[in-house]
Amino acid sequence: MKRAEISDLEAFRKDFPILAQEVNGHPLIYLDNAATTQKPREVISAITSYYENDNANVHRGIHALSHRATVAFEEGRERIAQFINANSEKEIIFTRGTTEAINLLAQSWGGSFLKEGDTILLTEMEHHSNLVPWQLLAERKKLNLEFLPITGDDGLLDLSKIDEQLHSGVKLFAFTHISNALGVINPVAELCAKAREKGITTFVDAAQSVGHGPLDVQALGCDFLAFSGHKMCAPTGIGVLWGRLDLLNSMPPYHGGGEMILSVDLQKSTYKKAPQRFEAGTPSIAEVIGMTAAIDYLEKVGRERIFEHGHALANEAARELRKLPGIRVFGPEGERAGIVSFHFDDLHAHDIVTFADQKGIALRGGHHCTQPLMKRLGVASTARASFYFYNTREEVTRLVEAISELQRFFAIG
Ligand code: 7TS
Repeated sequence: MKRAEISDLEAFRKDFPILAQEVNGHPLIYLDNAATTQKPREVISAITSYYENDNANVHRGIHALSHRATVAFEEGRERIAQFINANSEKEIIFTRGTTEAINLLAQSWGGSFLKEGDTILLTEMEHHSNLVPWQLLAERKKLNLEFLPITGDDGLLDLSKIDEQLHSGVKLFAFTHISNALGVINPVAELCAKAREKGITTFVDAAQSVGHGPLDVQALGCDFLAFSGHKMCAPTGIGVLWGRLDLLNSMPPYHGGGEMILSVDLQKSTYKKAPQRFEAGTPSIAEVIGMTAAIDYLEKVGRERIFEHGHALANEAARELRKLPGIRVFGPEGERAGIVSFHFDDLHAHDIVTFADQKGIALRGGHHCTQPLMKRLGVASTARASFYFYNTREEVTRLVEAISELQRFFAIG
């Protein structure tokens, strides 16, 4: 496939009203997309239009507005199923985001199917949300947590002992598709195939990948996968747990309440099948409608192009930043997603972010909810630039100029 020119996608910038502003006297350069992406006008208007015309609770009424809201909500589920190539829309469970999806999985699947002495294999690069829920479960059920290491500053998984690490005690292998701190892309299909050969269930944290390129759950061959709407042009408060339907229907409810039941007696209830079984209470209706609009929008931009663009900008930023004296740039040389983390030994990441903010550049500094990874790299924090399709080559140049000025200002290197 022909590589998209970096400039190809600049036309889409005008769809994001928030980007047309100045911060500290400079045009805003928003490079905090791994934390959350901006929302195009199409998404904002879909939400406004829903509240102006159709707002009603779903599933519970037969009046016209409730019917319209329910149709839009359930069409959203179908659209999301297509977007990740799920077998059925019944495999799409709405959650508040990736974090809630992983907690659901840990409590429901893990709570039922894991037993004392079982092992969960994770990696050293996991976001806290793919670590802490498993720690909570491990404490409760006396499970072992084991970790695939990384090789070094390039952040690649060290797969040299993968066959031994996927030993017979391992019941779940849960890992991220793309590292939010380093931009590393893990070989998901290969890892899932290895786990499957040994009968090990797999979970993929796709928070950083679903909105950033093509993704097909069947091709990846995983059992469960989670993502958040707000990292793919949709609103906050909506996310998805996808799982194979047979697995989902074998799991007990996570929350109890309205809409997830077949019948309720004072002492006991029976439950619907997936997905309703896991969706107690009024769901995030406007947010699903916003996510549907976001998917339409991302498909218009083109998912291959979105990946190529982020990859090209991040590679260029990494290449140019590496030329600066005293800098440590993390992540791989080649196949990286649109994320670049860097560090100067004598400077706290917050100083870098504050300096950049003075120039209108939004970076993130800190441990990025990956404290074990930071410890492994021997740093307290990094500064991170994360790109999306509306970022430009000119913005990369301005970022590199700002960091170069900072390096001279603090006389580093
Ligand atoms: N997994 C990964 C890989 C993430 O990057 C994040 C959020 C989450 C899970 C949690 O997603 P949530 O929507 O439930 O919060 N990552 C970041 C980040 O890198 N900076 O802020 C949030």
